[in-house]
Amino acid sequence: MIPTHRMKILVTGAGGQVGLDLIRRLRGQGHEVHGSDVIERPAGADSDLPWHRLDVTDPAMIDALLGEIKPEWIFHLAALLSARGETRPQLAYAVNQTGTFNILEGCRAHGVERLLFTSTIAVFGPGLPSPVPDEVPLLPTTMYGITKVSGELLGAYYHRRYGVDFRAVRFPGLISATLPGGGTSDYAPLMYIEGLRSGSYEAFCRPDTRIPMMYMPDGIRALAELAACPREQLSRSVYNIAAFSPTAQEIADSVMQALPEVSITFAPDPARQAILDSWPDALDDSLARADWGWSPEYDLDQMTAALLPEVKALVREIATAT
Ligand code: AKB
Repeated sequence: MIPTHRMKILVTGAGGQVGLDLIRRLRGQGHEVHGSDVIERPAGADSDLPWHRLDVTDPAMIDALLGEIKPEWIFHLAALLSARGETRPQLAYAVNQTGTFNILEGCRAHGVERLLFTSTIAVFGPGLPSPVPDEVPLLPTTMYGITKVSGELLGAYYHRRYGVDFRAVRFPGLISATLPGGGTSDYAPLMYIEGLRSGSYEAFCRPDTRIPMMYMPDGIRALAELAACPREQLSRSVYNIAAFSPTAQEIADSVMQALPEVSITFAPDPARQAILDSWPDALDDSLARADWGWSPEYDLDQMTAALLPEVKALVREIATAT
């Protein structure tokens, strides 16, 4: 599955929750990787990683960067997530919708061979069967979800019309030892991070909230494996991927069982709870399993065991920096 040749890869939105972990994996596979983001190089980035300032809403900036580095593949991660997107819907439209269009146009104009796109469970709206299959009416309630549906459709168009090899995974809520930014699924990583940092965390959802979740290393591996899969094995461009679907209470219990001194309570925020209630509680990922061999490695308790030492290191870093 892993290509034996070295690809030149650009990652957009590389300063976000997924970027640096993905870059580490791609570099570990021997690829030449360039990080880009609207923000400056983050502290955690390898010092020898080429880093470019890129605002994906600016087509001229994309054109100049693609002309300069000539990537063969792009992993397009740049996006405002669901909760932040609801506080700034116009900005979410510009970054997620126009930004994705600009990147696809850049791929067309510069002959970029392959575009990997991070879609999400937020493309789904309420009232769907559980587990929800890949192919259902997509009627999301958030600007984030709407722009991600549009990204999926635009990608399929650029594949048909211009031959851009567009591929996407629909990510569940991702959990890692990275401070999350602007997602509605953030209550899950914050149970670990805030629990360890301050000994308690008040989650902004009901304890019975259940959405699909995934430990970051599984999510990163899914993206890298889909990228490396021969196109003829793929029956579609966009795939559901799933790992586990715990209630918020079950995540809290997993944290509190490992760390009995931590207390997790619940105070639902109506706006964020409404978003969570509009998302499916489980995904059917059988096509990803059949087409490219997708299979998650971590369930909730395995994730908790692997994650706690990483979160402890993050908390030490935060304490030293402040
Ligand atoms: C969010 O909460 O907005 C994201 C997502 C589920 O795509 N983590």
